[in-house]
Amino acid sequence: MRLRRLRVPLVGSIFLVFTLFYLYFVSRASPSSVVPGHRLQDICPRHPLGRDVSVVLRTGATEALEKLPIHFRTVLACVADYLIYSDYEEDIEGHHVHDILDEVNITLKASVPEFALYNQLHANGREGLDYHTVFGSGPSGALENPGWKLDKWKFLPMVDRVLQQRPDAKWLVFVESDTYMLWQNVLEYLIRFDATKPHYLGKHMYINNVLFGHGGSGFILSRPAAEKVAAHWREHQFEYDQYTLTEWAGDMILGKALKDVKIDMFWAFPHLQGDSLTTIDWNVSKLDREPWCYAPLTFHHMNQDEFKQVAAFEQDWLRHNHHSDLPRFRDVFKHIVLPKLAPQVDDWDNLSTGRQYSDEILSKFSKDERNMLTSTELEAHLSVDKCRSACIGQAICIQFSYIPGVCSVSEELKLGHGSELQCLEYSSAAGRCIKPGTHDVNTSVRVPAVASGWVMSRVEEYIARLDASCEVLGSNDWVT
Ligand SMILES: *[C@@H]1O[C@H](CO)[C@@H](O)[C@H](O)[C@H]1NC(C)=O
Ligand SMILES: *[C@@H]1O[C@H](CO)[C@@H](O)[C@H](O)[C@H]1NC(C)=O
Ligand SMILES: *[C@@H]1O[C@H](CO)[C@@H](O)[C@H](O)[C@H]1NC(C)=O
Ligand SMILES: CC(=O)N[C@H]1CO[C@H](CO)[C@@H](O)[C@@H]1O
Repeated sequence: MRLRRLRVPLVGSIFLVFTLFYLYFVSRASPSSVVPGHRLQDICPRHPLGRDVSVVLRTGATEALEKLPIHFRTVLACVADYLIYSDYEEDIEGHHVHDILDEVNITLKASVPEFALYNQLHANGREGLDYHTVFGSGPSGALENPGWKLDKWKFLPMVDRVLQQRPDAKWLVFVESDTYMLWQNVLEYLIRFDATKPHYLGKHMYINNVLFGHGGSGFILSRPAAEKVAAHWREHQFEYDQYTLTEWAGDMILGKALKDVKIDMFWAFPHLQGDSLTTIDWNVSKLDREPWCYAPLTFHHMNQDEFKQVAAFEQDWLRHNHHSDLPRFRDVFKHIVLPKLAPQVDDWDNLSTGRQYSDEILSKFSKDERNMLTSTELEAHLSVDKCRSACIGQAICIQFSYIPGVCSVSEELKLGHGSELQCLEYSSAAGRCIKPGTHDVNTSVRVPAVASGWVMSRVEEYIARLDASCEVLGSNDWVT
């Protein structure tokens, strides 16, 4: 009896401690919001793991100014603790950016070609960067971005450094500048794992028979896993430097080091995603799992517009669901994607990747092959309406896209993107975008370069079938 009476004040004071703890946590969050008139700090999730997880955002000087600010206003707004690692030390909008390559072997820095950009940055600062050093030269300039070649050197030092800078962090979440992370889902996922055991959670990828967590999809290490791999790296730096010299993907190099210390990657697909809102096939099937019923932790290759859309959705969700229910892929689809689908959308490329019809393609068909086509298929390339008819004529076609003279149909549902502006890859800078489309010579009416459409009755069936599949899964909707 005496014990029981004592418990009441004890419970009360624990409650008080937690309340203060939460108030402190919430008050630290940034007050900015993508939805005007609302203070984000009021809706940030309050989670027991909130202060045990450190997020590391990896970037480079050639992209940081363009790509970091949207993170501060969206993905990072509710994150209590994060670090930004780059190849150049600076402050951006009041956030400190660390140079994570500062301790790389001096001999390598002086002799390995990919460090030319680094050395130039450190000698002359940002002023030394011109268009070619930032974007590379040639038609696919961005792919030759020297910043990307430098990137592989950051991974192992990054794991080591964050352990030093955050001695109390139990979990380390690593993302990139075009990774959209859904913070409350990350926390709710991690609470299902034992942080005292080594864990390496990733979106699977293979290079050289090494299974590793793909960097852009984000990957997660528990502290014991990070400590083990960092200690091993410190003892074998020369070997890993030599290995890094011959490889190109830093996420694979880290995966190899983890494999060397016998830490296997946990297959966290579909929670961690390699696709964006635009390119994801909403029923993509890998490892016998489809995303629909699961909670997304990340999307990759996200542009600023997509950041804003998902952030607005998340904030709206938090405001109306009182943190009790987490958004799933199906919710993202229904709130963001579904409202954009219609029988015809001009200047929209839906990324239809199925069959194509055009004069050129038809001319290559043998007589027998042509005889197999329906009359609507033979005419599909002549207009948007005929392209749609060809899609409807096939049992499971769900979407189509039409460029004058070319009809593409698809059984996969993808949102795609507006095509009125086509920009150089990974850039939202207006100067590097073009506006395609032609004008009808007789009427002067603009003919869109591309139009797309969905068979809406089939979209409804698709949603109904996928929703029904979630009932089978029940509450077993985390891959753990
Ligand atoms: C730096 O790299 C050079 C060349 O690979 C090597 O000879 C040297 O031992 C390395 N220095 C350290 C401190 O690891
Ligand atoms: C423009 O009008 C001419 C004459 O009526 C016609 O032959 C031609 O096909 C038309 N061009 C287009 C693109 O509709
Ligand atoms: C989704 O994909 C799975 C696996 O490929 C398939 O069995 C299912 O029929 C698909 N569902 C829909 C609605 O397309
Ligand atoms: C009409 C149209 O633009 N279709 C495109 C749909 O997406 C595929 C894959 O990106 C392209 O090859 C098609 O040209």
